[in-house]
Amino acid sequence: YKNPYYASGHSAMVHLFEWKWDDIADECERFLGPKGFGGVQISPPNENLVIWGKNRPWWERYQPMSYKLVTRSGNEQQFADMVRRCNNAGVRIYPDAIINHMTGNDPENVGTGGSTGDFHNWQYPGVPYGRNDFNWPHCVIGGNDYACCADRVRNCELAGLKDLNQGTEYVRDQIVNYMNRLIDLGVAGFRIDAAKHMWPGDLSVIYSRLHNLNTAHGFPSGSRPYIYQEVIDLGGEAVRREEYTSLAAVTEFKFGLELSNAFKGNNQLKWLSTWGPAWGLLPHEDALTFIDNHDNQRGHGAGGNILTYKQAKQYKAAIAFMLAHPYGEPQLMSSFDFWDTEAGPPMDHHGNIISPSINSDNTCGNGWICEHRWRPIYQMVGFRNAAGNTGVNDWWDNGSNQIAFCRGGNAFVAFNGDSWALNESLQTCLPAGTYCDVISGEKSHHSCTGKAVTVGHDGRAHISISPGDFDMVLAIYVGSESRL
Ligand code: ARE
Ligand code: CA
Repeated sequence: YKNPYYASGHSAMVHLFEWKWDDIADECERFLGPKGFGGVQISPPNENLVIWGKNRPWWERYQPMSYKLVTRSGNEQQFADMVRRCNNAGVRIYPDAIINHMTGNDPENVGTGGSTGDFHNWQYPGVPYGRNDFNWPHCVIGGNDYACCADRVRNCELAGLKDLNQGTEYVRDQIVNYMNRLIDLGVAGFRIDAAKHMWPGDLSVIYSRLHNLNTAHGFPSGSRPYIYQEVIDLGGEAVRREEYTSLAAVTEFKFGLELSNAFKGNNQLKWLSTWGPAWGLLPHEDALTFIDNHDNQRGHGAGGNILTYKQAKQYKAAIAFMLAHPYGEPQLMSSFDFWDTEAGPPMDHHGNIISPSINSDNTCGNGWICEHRWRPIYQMVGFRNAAGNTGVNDWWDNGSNQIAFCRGGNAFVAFNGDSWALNESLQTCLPAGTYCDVISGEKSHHSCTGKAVTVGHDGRAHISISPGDFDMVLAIYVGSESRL
């Protein structure tokens, strides 16, 4: 459950938060596949409660009404089409699976697929679920429960969301059947929402009943789905992430906190020479890593002081470090613009999601940020693919916030977080030649639109990043030569 089964030569997953299935299919073909992205995390594909009372907030999708594949992102036909087209483009699909709970006690009760419910009586005819399928007696998780009481965290309601009992065979069957339908349609795995709130023993049974990935979609026979479980563990709680790592991968929330802290200037970059488990992070193969996610970019979930698209220069540097470094399985966030932390995606007055428009410089419009289309970000996916499974070598730092390292003999990256210029002759480990920095520009007809770096026969090159530069990163790799 710890192998994402990316197509060869591809890496890194992007969360296309609230995107429509047709748009994701287009994006796989026109951008993600050609740029070497590994996969897409999609918003929950199953029917959710429609919440007009809050003007269709993004979080209505975390309130399931049934396992019908009908949401604002599209219907079952469109879902199937997206998965097929993305797999053909070499890009895997990972749905967000909401299996801990159903809706809260909202005043509205109609779902995106037309299902209704009677929440005060735990009735969800679209599945169907009834009172016996939920944990009993009824209780709600309180803020203090996280520190003391694992049983309450798992058997009581998260934010008043009706808490399913995954210990019963009937509930397990509904969940397994839902996930297996998605696997048969060609998905490569799942994010398990609120995994902390389910018993590891129950999840283990559920995972063991999942089908192998569909060989008709290009997966090797016998492949198990990639599973990454959302467990927020910053320490000091009754439920620990280690209870889940024997089952499958786990979201590593410390990763984004530490890198945000460092790239905001609150911790010297030189310390990143030991980046990985030495920082208290999970073992490499257990960790799904990211800077921000859809919750903490807007103060939900663990909150904290996370870099987001709103602090673009530092954010791009933190993302570049994540993609340049071999530790972890990186995930990128792709957002819609927001100020109101509850607001849903760009939509018309019927509540239909408005598609992103694509500008000539690759960026998005119509209210979509599309971080994954920012040049320094997508070009670092190319860097990661060129680096392959090499380790970190030839680390250099200036004792402060200027750092550089190589990935084998394939790729070189430098960062300048100091307020003065980086101007050094550094070992790049690359074959002699002229390379285009993929951060400040790109290769265009035999020359570079940004900085060019000339590597000598000893592998050394003059590297310069000044504090006034648009980005605090410089990256070159075998493949970014100006003449190929
Ligand atoms: C909404 C309303 C609530 C209302 C509820 C029911 O906001 O006021 O009571 O509906 O009517 C998302 C939103 C929620 C939203 C929910 C359902 O964030 O605001 O509730 O959708 O619409 C904990 C969990 C963690 C969870 C975070 C948010 O452990 O699993 O809270 N994250 C996932 C998703 C969210 C989603 C859900 C779960 C629910 O990523 O997007 O909620 O499906 C400490 C603990 C953490 C805890 C954190 C916050 O840091 O360590 O474990 O996270 O506090 O409580
Ligand atoms: Ca639960």
